[in-house]
Amino acid sequence: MMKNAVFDRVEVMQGDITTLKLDAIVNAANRSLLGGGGVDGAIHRAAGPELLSECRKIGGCSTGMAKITKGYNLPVKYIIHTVGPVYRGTDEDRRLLSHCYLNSLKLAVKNHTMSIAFPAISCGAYGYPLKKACRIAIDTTYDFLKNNRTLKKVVFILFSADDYNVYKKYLKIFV
Ligand code: AR6
Repeated sequence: MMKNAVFDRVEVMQGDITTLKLDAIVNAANRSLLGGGGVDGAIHRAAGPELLSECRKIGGCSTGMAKITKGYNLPVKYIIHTVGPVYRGTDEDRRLLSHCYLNSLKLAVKNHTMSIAFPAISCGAYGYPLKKACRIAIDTTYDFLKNNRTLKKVVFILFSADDYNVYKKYLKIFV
C-alpha cells in the first residue's frame, strides 16, 4: 500500500495559506482567538468578519490546544485555530508546539477532514527558531499519520523560500 505511505501524504509548498483549496487550514492564533497580525491577520482578512463573530463565541483557546470554525470566504470548509507557545528555549516550548500539531490533526480527523495545511506555527511573532519548529512539526505529523488512514494530505506551507528549503531538506530524511 505505497499510496498510503506517510511520505506520500505530506507535501511542502511555498506561498500564502489563504489561497489553498483544501478541507481545512490551520491558523497560528493567540489565546483570545480575536485576530492579530501575521498569518492570523491574513486569514481573518480573507475569511471576512463572520469569522471574528464565530471566534468571539468560542471564548479563547489555551496554548497548545485547537478550536475549529467554518471557513467563510476562504475556499476551505474549516479553519482550525491553534495557539503556539512564545519561544523561551525550554522543553515546555517543544511540548506545547507538538501539541498544537497533534491537537489540530485530531480535530481535523474528528471533523472528517481529508486534507489540511499548516503554517509555521510560532515561527513569526512568537519567535520559535524555524529549524527546531520544523522538526517538531514534521515528527509530530509523521507519528500521527502512521496510525491514521483517513487524512490523505497534509501540507506545510511556508511564506519564504528559505523556510521552504529548511522543510524540504528535513522531509528528505524520511523518503
Ligand atoms: N501564509 C503562510 N504563512 C504565513 C502567512 C501566510 N499568509 N503570513 C505569515 N506567515 P505569525 P506566530 C508565516 O507571526 O509566530 C499573530 O499576531 C510567517 O512568515 O503569523 O505563531 C497572532 O494573533 C511565519 O513563518 O504567527 C498571535 O498573536 C509563520 O507564518 C501571534 O501573531 C507564523 O508567524 C502568533 O505568532
